[in-house]
Amino acid sequence: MKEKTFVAIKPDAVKRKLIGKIIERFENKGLDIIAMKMVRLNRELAEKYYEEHKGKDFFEDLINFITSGRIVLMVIEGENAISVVRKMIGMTDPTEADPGTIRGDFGTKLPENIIHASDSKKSAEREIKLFFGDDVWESEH
Ligand code: FUP
Repeated sequence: MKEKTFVAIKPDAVKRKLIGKIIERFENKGLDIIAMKMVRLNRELAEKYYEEHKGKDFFEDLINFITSGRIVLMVIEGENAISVVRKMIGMTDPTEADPGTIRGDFGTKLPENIIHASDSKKSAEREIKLFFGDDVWESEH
């Protein structure tokens, strides 16, 4: 089934000039990038994005990290894109992520784990709407 998922390349990866290497993996896999922009999140939007983690002990560090520099936001489309992209990024903690995954190959230590990708259809819809509005749902290519 064709799906859309949301991906964010985080400030650590942007600073380390890994954008090209990361995007290349998704293109090599045959996935389509159907929307993309580079932004620096303000605190308000960052807290909305990570609202499910509000109150957790790592929340402050996470917000400080994600607002520390520019990030690249993308909508990626393809066959089973949500689970395919999750497999490609690897486990949350880069010290546990398998080699061959994006976090396993490039990540150092939490919260600096290089990349985010939606973990379900529900979160993909929420995240795409939060950052790209409704337009993306109408897109054809
Ligand atoms: P994931 O879906 O793999 O991005 O993981 P989560 O939604 O559980 O976590 C979101 C972000 O919170 C992670 F990318 C990094 C940060 N985090 C920590 O810093 N410490 C933790 O123990 C868990 C998550």
